[in-house]
Amino acid sequence: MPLKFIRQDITTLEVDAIVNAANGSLLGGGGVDGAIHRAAGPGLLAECRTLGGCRTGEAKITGAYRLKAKYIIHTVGPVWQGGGSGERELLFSCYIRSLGLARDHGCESVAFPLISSGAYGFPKREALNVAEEAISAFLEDHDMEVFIVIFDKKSFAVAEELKKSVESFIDDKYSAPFELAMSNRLSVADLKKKRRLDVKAEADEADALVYAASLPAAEPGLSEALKKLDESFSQSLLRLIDERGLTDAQCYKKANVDRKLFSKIRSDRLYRPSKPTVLAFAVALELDLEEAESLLKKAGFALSHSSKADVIIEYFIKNRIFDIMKINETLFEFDQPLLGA
Ligand code: AR6
Repeated sequence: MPLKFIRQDITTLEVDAIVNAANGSLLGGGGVDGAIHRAAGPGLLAECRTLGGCRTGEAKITGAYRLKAKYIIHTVGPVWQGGGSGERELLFSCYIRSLGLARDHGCESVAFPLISSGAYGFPKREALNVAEEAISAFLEDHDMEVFIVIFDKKSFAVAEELKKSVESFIDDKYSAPFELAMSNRLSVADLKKKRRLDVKAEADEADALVYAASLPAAEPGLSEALKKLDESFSQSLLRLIDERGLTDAQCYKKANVDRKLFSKIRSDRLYRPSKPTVLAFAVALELDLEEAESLLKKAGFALSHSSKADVIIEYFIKNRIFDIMKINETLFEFDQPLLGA
């Protein structure tokens, strides 16, 4: 199952478990720890008193009291001391131990704050890299929905160089609706109307295919034409996976797509995926721009220079950077919808 980034207060999430960036006493503190204790209420502190503390890199589990989650997993991240004292390994262990506890308690969804990236001083970018590496390693062998909660956007800035490069690509390619309206002498309202019609036309086209597939044989010309239909999105995807020598699981994991969604696509030849799902597979299959456009077309979509998300994805495809985490980090930074499920 996929890893998702969200920007929210972790105490408000409805997931099976939220993770707390605690200290060794487990008796509360500032930052996310303080917020969790305040929101969960005094029952949490009472249970924490019975646990006998927790060592750095390890984790313990409690009930969640007034929160919507079922459990709180308390883990103690390392204090950053310059990076030469095993901080990365300890932080990696925080994630793996917490996920192990979650799995042992039957949790299907878990949300993490960026452990150690606040009071404990871990450089935020490093903290995020360790979080992604550890969670991805765990998800290789387990099915779970894992969220990384980004509380303040500053903690998430993608590498400056990459950001600048994406920004200049956007400047070059992106035609914002207003500029587009001016250049076509259309009002923004006209443009919105046109967009709605375009979307409707795409939907109508796909509906026509489904409808035609159910027509009785009384229309011989049409049924002949229908026999020559192009392969569907689902068929193209399965063919591309085979051609790339990937297993299904390798492909949907690399696409950050959920196993259940993949099974639906596999079993329904006419499945109509969302655009972010198609793009996630295009990235996982390392398609070039032309191949990606052709896969999108199978599902009734196209890459558009009036969509910032599309321009960002085009940047990554053109530069052959097929790391879905990196792409999603960048989409998140630019407030765009993420790829995958
Ligand atoms: N939801 C999600 N993330 C949050 C929230 C929230 N409500 N509040 C803060 N963050 P920190 P640490 C983010 O300092 O570095 C405590 O006193 C925050 O932006 O909470 O592991 C403990 O008792 C930051 O990115 O934890 C320990 O003594 C991240 O959570 C010590 O701090 C972690 O920041 C642990 O320090």
